[in-house]
Amino acid sequence: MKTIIEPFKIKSVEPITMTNRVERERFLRKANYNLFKLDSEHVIIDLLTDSGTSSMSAKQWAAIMQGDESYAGSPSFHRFQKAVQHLMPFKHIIPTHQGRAAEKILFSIIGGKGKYIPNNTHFDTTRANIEFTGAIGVDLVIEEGKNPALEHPFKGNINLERLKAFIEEKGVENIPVVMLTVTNNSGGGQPVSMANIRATKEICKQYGIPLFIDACRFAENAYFIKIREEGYAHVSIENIVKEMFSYADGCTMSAKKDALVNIGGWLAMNHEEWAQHARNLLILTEGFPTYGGLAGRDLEAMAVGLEEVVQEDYLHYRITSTQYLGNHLLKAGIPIVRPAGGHAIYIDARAMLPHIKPLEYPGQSLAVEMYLHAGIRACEIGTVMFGLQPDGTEKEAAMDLVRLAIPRRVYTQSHIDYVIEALTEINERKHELGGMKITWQPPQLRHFTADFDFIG
Ligand code: P61
Repeated sequence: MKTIIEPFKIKSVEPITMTNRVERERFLRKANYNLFKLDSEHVIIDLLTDSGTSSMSAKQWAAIMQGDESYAGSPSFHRFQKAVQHLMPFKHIIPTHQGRAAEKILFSIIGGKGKYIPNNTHFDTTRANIEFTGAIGVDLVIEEGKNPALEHPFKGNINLERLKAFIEEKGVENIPVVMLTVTNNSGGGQPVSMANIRATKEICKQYGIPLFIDACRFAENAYFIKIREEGYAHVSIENIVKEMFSYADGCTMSAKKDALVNIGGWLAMNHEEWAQHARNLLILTEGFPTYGGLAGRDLEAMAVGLEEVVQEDYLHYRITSTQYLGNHLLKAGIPIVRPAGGHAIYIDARAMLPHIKPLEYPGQSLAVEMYLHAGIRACEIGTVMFGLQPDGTEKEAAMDLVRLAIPRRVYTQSHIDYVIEALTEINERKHELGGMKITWQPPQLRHFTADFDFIG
């Protein structure tokens, strides 16, 4: 059969409130044109993020009832630890309430002034947590990964030559870890190949630097390896995942993505001393090491989510349905980051709206119009998110993208068809869209709370 169907039936539904343009203009003006400040009841299709927005399965809800809420030594922790170690066999598994808590703890231990952390591309919370300690996050993605229109099977790969040169230049003693983000969210949800992970590990080994994986979308990355990398077509997803992590010395994880839950995360590693230190910090801000800021039931849901996310039928549907959206937007003449990412389609707003200068936020302008036109909420990933420099100045980001992130197991094909229709209509009158300005902003992670207005 050519038709790809959602490999699940719907048992419980959540109504969507329909709104009209006049109402949406009012809601958005009240939110100062910041989509993060809208009430979600006023959104028809919410593509702001794939993080924490998954539908849980009947089996996950059933597991929730088995949650043991003991402060220490809960069996739920042991089930969670076993599920993580089955795929990612690290010695120490430290639960956290979400990904950034794992980042905060890790970089509090290994960061600090004078240190550098290379990555393919740091996600904004990772970069913020690194910079908060005085260290510097460095992005070394391959050149192909910076060109939205260029097709390449593994645009998330790190540039191995540049990584080596960077370690030589800054000195091994100043680089506590090398990181790889799979898939590379800020670079378009693009995968990293097994060959690249293996070669990164070789370089790390040569210099004695640990390799950490930002594992948020590890299963989607593994599926791309299976379908795109030679030699993996007949390897199971589980075994691909195990091989990916066999090259790493630790990972940070936001379980809100590929553990199919609404909250959760972990920090994992083999390093004894760091783990000891991490558990002490965990107790300070998150909780005891067998719950880490979560409820026992959350640990149960993660354990089941990890079993479900590596199922091939699920991943086939997941990746193919994201590609479906991407292909239709391309057909409508809308420039997107190519090829389609795993969890999201990224519209190249700078290419779509060349009449809006990067410092007038073409991505924000498009995201605002998507909401006004059809009640669709998306996320700017561009100059608004990355343009503010630590010294308070502003410069244009490498790309101005609008991300349509697809929540896992939530929307059907007709929801996606609605998004395609809306964007096609906006594209036909894109010259009417104007630039935007920021009227207020905080010093860090400004996209969450900044206020905007139209220019003119
Ligand atoms: C997202 F606008 N991602 O993509 P936490 N690493 C990676 C992530 O994608 C990630 C985290 C670490 C989000 C949520 C989000 O400014 C924003 O569990 C590759 O969210 O702490 C999160 O994991 C952090 C969206 C986060 C944002 C920050 O939508």
